[in-house]
Amino acid sequence: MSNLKRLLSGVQPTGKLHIGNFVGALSQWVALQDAYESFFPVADLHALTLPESVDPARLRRKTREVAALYLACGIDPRRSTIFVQSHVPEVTELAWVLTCVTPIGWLERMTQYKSKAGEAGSVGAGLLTYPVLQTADILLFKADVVPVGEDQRQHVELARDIAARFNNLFGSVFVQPAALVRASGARIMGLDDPAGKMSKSLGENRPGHSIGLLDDAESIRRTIRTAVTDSGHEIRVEDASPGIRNLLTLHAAATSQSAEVAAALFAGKGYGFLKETVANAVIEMLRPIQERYRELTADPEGLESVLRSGAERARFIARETMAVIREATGIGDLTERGSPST
Ligand code: AQP
Repeated sequence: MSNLKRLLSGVQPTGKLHIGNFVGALSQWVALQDAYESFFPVADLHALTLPESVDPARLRRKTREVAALYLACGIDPRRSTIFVQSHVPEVTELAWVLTCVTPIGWLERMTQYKSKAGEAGSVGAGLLTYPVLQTADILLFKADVVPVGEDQRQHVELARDIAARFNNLFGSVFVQPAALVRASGARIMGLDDPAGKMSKSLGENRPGHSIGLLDDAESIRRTIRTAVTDSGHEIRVEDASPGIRNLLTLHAAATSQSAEVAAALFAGKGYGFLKETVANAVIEMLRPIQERYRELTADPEGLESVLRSGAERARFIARETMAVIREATGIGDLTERGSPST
């Protein structure tokens, strides 16, 4: 048992994992894993929320791919717990309990639900209750902090509200989680449309939208070369358009350079120079990740063993939390406690 505070965050194994996921989430996880007792599920249950797009063989492959990318990006399984969400069935039990304490109106207000439901027309109830499942992940492990990109901040706020409502109804069980959102790079925009965030699903279907963590150097150069900017030619760092700002953010993330250094490097230079410099920086940032990924995929048993022991560690904690939840709510063990109330 560790004295450190707890951290939890995950990725859905859908679409193409992109540089936005890395900058907004995974790179933070790596930086924080020593400061917290950390849990990193691969959120395969979340991948079922749009069932029309589920292909079982592909989901299994993507789940392994995302787990391998966690490791390749620098998550260390000796220090952090990496597991597949569906290997911990207590998550779904807690999700049901939390679904019952969550007012529908709270879920209908979620912007991600509104936009995805709007795009898809008729949707399953899972899309609405998706943030409750996410809350179950967070609360099951009593996570204090949840490092996420800006798009997930609202869901972590909701998790706080659900924790408070449960505690109010059944006694103080849960800690209040807090979102950890980095100051710069928390929202990487689509390279073909800097008005919208870079997205895993769009990345699969729209060439030029995203940079995948496993993209080769040539396709990274092509994507950045065709990135949408504006009709100008010279970079004005202070007054940059969304497309240029996005490229500057990517450069800062890939080189860990400050805004001042970027200003000195790029002010007054042409867009072509910016794009080439960003492409080189991104390729260099991704090179060691891709090399490590190749090594990991050459050893599928090693990955399986990491996921098996991760699930065991995760279930140990999950069982403890669920015992408290069952006691607090009256489900499970039917032995009488004290004098019956009726
Ligand atoms: N563009 C982004 N910039 C910064 N951070 C981002 N994240 C996602 N997009 C960006 C963060 O990555 C983590 C994993 O999120 P996810 O599994 O929900 O992935 P996603 O890319 O948002 O993909 P989805 O949900 O499948 O949606 P679409 O269909 O839009 O691609 C989170 O911490 C997230 O904040």
